[in-house]
Amino acid sequence: MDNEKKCQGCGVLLQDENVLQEGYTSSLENDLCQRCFRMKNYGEYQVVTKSNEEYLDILKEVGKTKDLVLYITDLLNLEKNIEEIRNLIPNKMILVLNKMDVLPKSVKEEKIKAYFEKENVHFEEIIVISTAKNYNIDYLLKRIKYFQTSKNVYVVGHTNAGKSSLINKLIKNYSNNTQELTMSPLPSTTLSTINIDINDYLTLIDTPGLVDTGSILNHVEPKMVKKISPKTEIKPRTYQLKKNQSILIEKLIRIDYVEGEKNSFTLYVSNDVKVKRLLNLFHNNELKEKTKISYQMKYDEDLVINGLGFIKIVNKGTIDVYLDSGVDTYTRRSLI
Ligand SMILES: Nc1nc2c(ncn2[C@@H]2O[C@H](COP(=O)(O)OP(=O)(O)OP(=O)(O)O)[C@@H](O)[C@H]2O)c(=O)[nH]1
Ligand SMILES: [Mg+2]
Repeated sequence: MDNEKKCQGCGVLLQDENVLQEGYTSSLENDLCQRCFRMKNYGEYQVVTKSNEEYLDILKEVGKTKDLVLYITDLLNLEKNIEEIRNLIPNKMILVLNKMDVLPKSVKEEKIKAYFEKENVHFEEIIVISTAKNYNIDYLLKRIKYFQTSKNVYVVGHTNAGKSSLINKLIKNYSNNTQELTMSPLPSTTLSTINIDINDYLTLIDTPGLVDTGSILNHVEPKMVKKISPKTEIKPRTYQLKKNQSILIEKLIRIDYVEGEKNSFTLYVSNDVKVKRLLNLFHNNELKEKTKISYQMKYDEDLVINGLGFIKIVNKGTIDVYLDSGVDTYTRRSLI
């Protein structure tokens, strides 16, 4: 059956013929596909694997327009290379740093912004927000109005950054539209572009998002995804480690401190994530079967574990990190 109707939750083309395929719904009268219906009503998540090629094609189309782009990132899970998306499209772009609410209150917005200003990547403006706490959303809308070049404004970024959540917040705050996009803690919730009219002068266009295959969220069970995704302000956990001591994070990651002076490790990860310290790393071989990566940490750097959060390490020293081979880690100058 030829059908042009899209799911209002994730943008996929609806179809009533194959239960096993994307976009299935029992009746084309419905506004949501079965997957979105189940996510919304029962919190039942169904993982979909998306290829980045499709998303790169979407970005290419965005690049052909002159429209304003909002580039959303998750402050706890900043991509290693903030230039990646910037370099793909020449449009005017606002960098929107989302989920400020999960960082400890002691972290100042100015400091976060200054960190990005130092990166020397051009954005019209850098704005820190929290969709969950409705923080700076009014200001963001003002700036959208200021920079927009047409009615259309695209919302891009990596999966799970909170693109759909932000659009839902804007719908709720500023429009009479009753549409609600599907949001979930799993990557690849939104499957295709969706246009949402906020008012006569503003249409937001949600997009699926770039998949980070190196995110730990793509390597653990949905139950662990929920545990890893912080819902409240993170209480940083600091461990003073001497050489030959280590930290175990759930059954996911082991960090051995193998060389250096007494050092301070502060974990910025969800409060629900279990952390254990080993006083002598030689007495316990847990997780050592995983892949090992060694880092030579410089003074005041973060070890970032993609999808989980980061560890601020104050002094220089050598660490051995054990984790699943597909999960990305990298170091950077300290964010906080
Ligand atoms: N703590 C916190 N969580 C947020 C915030 N904004 C979004 N989230 C959560 O982040 C997760 C992903 O949100 P989505 O809106 O589905 O993200 P998305 O960018 O649309 O993801 P895809 O459609 O998969 O590309 C959900 O669990 C949201 O509840 C925020 O400001 N603070
Ligand atoms: Mg989405």
